[in-house]
Amino acid sequence: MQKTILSVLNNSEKPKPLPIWLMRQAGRYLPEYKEVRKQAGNFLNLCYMPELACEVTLQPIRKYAFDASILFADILLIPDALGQKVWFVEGEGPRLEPISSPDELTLDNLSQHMKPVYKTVSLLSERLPKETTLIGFAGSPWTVATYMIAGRGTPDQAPAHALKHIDIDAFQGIMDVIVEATINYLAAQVEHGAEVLQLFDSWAGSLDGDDFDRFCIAPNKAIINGLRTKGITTPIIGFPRGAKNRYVDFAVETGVQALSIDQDIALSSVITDLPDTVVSQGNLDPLCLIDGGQEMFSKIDEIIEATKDRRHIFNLGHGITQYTPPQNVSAMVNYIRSKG
Ligand code: 1CP
Repeated sequence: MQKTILSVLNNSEKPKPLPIWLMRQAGRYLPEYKEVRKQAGNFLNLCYMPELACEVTLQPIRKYAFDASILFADILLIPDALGQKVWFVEGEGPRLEPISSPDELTLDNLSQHMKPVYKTVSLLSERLPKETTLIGFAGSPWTVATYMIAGRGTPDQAPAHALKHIDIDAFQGIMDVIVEATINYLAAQVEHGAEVLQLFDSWAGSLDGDDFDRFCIAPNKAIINGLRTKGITTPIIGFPRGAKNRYVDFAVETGVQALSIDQDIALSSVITDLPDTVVSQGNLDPLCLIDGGQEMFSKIDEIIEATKDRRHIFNLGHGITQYTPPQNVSAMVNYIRSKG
């Protein structure tokens, strides 16, 4: 059997039915995930325990036979590897000791620190079904920097915007360190078996005008160029969430092979101008999986119809929520596959 996600990214043919995976497909909506996380003690431990991280990555593949598997890890492992203190507060989210200068970071321990993650990638590459594509990932520099500077998730990324205004050299220095770390991190994921890479720029939507060019497009492009310079030809999916009318610019200027699109924009308004060399992905509102039923099926139909003449990977516009009943995910997958 062929790997449909890898082949849709590498070939010009459109597979039927649409290949499927979901952002955050491993996680708290699955009771079996919560069991393993309990064993690990906490979330960060789980990311650094290869056998357990491999197990939670495989859980949604066994349950739903998704066409791709995404490495279980987190975008905040990079700050942890760079020497910043990172921890997760149960029921609240990530916390970091805030930084305001690149002098507080070091690239020296990156490869040693990430060894357990690379081991998880190797285990997955041995254990995944032959038809399942293995996706590696990292956060994009702006998104990672927003957490590093604020010390937590923020609704408006104000602390990172402030540092950009107060001390652009320090801000740019932090971005440059993240770019370099991310190139090495993703190159090592590929070396250990990742077949596709996704860059998550979850907070791209708070960058406007020139800032979008400088702090979203440019660093994502620098990472992609850095990987290509190393001879890595792995397909790359970009996700500049909230990019609004800049989605197509992002895809064309960074050179991604696929563009993941959030649910706050009409799919047609992006794909009309998206070159057909770029695969589209996503756009289903994660909230419609909570109630499921006819409304969810209608939204799925809209996506299938809008993308009937182009290569598209079925996915959500953002991560699946912890309140999603697992049976609605089965219903979604069965429905899409019945349309083949
Ligand atoms: O068990 C738990 O309570 C932890 C919940 C959890 C999980 C399952 C976190 C904490 N991270 C993850 C895994 C994760 N994170 C994956 C791998 C697995 C998969 O997709 O199946 C990936 C790709 C991520 C990426 C990630 N982490 C992003 C980018 C995507 C997005 O959701 O926008 C971001 C912003 C993070 C930071 C983060 N980690 C965890 C949380 C709750 C957050 C968000 C914090 C916030 O709201 O600002």
